Amino acid sequence: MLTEINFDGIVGPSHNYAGLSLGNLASAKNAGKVARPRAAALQGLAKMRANLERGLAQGFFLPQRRPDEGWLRQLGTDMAAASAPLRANALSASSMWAANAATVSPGPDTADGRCHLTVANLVTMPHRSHEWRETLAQLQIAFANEAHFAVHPPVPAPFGDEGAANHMRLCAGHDRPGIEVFVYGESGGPFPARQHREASAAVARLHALAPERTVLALQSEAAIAAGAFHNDVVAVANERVLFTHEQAFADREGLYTELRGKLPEIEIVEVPASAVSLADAISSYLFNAQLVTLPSDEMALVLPGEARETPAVWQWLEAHVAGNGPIRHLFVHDLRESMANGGGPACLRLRVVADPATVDPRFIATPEKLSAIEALVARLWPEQLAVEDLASPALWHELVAARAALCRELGLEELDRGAF
Ligand code: SUG
Repeated sequence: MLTEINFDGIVGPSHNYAGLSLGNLASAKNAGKVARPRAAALQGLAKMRANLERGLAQGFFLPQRRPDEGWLRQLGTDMAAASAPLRANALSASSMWAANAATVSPGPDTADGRCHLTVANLVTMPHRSHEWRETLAQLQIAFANEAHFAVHPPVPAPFGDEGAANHMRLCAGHDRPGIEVFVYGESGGPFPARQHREASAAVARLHALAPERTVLALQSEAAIAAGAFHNDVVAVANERVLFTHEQAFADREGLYTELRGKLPEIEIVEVPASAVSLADAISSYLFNAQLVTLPSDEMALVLPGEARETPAVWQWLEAHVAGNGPIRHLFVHDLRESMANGGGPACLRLRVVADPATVDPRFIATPEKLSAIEALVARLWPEQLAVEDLASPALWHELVAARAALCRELGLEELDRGAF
């Protein structure tokens, strides 16, 4: 049976605050702070476990091999000789944000009835631009069943593609044909627009989506300038519900009208700027919550603690739940370590609508497997990581060994062979 499976990125042992993401205010603000990779990974695993206990299907992707020496070799250098910025780029744990791994079009939306996944090229940010090789390798293993899945390599540079973070699907139910909304940026004040229209259009073509059920929408410049480097920082969709900030899109009325025409049962829950400012929405990650349908058929938001700590945001949420809105439950999680680099609950997961039985079981979470991963993380992930530590050869070896141990634990040694 087709269900939504959330694949969370397991946070890698090299999680650190090098401040690499221009336009991501949290990353800039926390640059130079001491990170806690072990706590970061355990926070993510606790969220996965809780979602599993809520009756949701849960999968995961492995952290990538860091440092990425293959990438440095392509640049004619290695960890010993590289400059500090290049070294930090080679060490980033940013593949944890699985919403940027790929764009996913489930079978009911595509011409051949298979679920299509296009790996994101992430070309705008150097530290993310080398993720795609291993992401492709993991997706080719997890979704190797060609009767059900088609995995595409990234669209070529220079067309920036940041994956599902700029893609929303609206539908009457996950297993029904959906409207796929591709959100791109053109300008963002002082910040780069990371998702290019040409890349979005290419993904829609590659996935053979019906043009009448495909929408291209321009992100508002104000949102990018305020720190919404991905659209999932200001809007999220689930089944018939679009939950969005008033200032997310350049032409909100035009978009809403188009969506209402394509999916009459759509429910648009818009938070006005007068209730929650863009600044509060972005620092609290109100919209980077996971909007999920529980087995009871009610919708819930899986939120970061920062949402509860932001008075305007929490007030709006409490009023919505007390009223007659479609969101019936609020679940709050401590994801402080990921949040400090600009990654909330929704950034950490890639949604795939598929029959879990068609996915390689090594990527599917069970309570026992999560316990085994937690034990390994508690043993092998550094407790603390400062930016100065990134220069330590002993650390590089420790990081490679820790990740190799996880590959072995999960029976995915093939991911540890060769450089990606
Ligand atoms: O690409 N942060 C990520 C956060 C990604 C969040 N994802 C979604 N919104 N879906 C980014 O900016 C920080 C890395 C650093 O500074 O070390 C970073 O890459």
